[in-house]
Amino acid sequence: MSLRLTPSIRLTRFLRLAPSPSFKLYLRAMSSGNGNKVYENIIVSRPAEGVALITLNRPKALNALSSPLFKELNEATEELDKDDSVGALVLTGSDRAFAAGADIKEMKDKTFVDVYQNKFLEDWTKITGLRKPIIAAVSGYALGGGCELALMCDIILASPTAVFGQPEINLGVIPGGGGTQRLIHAIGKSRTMELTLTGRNFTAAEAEAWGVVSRVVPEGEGKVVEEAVKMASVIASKSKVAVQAGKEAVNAAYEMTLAEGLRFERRLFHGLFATQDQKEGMSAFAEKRKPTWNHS
Ligand code: CO8
Repeated sequence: MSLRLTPSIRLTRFLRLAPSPSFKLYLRAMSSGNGNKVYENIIVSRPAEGVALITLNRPKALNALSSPLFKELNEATEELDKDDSVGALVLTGSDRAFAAGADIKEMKDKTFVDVYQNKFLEDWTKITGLRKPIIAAVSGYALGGGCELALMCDIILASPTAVFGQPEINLGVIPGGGGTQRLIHAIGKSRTMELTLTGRNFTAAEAEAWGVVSRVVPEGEGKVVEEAVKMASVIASKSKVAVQAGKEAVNAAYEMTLAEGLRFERRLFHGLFATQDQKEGMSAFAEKRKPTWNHS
């Protein structure tokens, strides 16, 4: 397909998305230039039509996930989810680290009463409620909460350098952001148990072979973001209402029996016949032309 790249992604290619200060300054400029809010711990940009890119931006801490970071991530994703000009989101980190886990320094002195009474982590999983698809573009470390954050996304693309893992056992705790539960769906009990109890990391190749990621992209700095933006552009070019229904149907499989899931899928399929996009899509096929979606 022909992809219409905005100046931001063209420059991304040039700079190969290195986490350099100049690139960050450029992304910040693009963010503010496009009317995107400027944040402390994340950068929001629009690399291609219909696509929003969120870059985690705590390079000194390898993008360790903190409460202020999640406050910003939740605010940005909530706004982008409502924004009609956005069809799909990409979440990434730097070449060295998608995210090296929850911020251990923030957590280390917390007590049971702190974490229990203040519902620690409760608002760290909000991206799972997004209507729009979100693709994780993972390079480098995706450990602990970083691995879990990627698993909360709808699709994961990995660079060959990606290193996944749930090392919480080495800190005297266990995964708390869904790692044990979401991994089991992807890789089964035995592997999930091994990773959770030994804390060993796994490679991009293993993640691909086990079905944790949809694919490993070719080598090259910034390549994984480029591929994720291309994929997001394809998704953003479809009917938004059909995309939302597709995401909802796939996610239903996590929580329903097969019979319930099949019924749910069928009802959503039936429901799409009430949309103009179904009429347009099928008419366009019959008339041998490209559909023009109006997302209703
Ligand atoms: N938290 C805070 N700071 C971190 C973290 C982290 N998770 N990871 C790295 N950093 C900091 C280091 O302290 C260091 O800072 P400084 O320069 O001030 O000392 C800086 O980042 C660079 O790190 P290293 O010097 O250690 O870099 P290396 O290349 O030597 O090692 C590693 C990289 C292997 C990634 C190493 O940093 C590491 O092991 N990090 C911790 C990984 C980990 O244990 N992650 C799990 C954390 S617990 C967790 O995630 C609970 C999840 C809760 C649910 C969350 C839901 C979303």
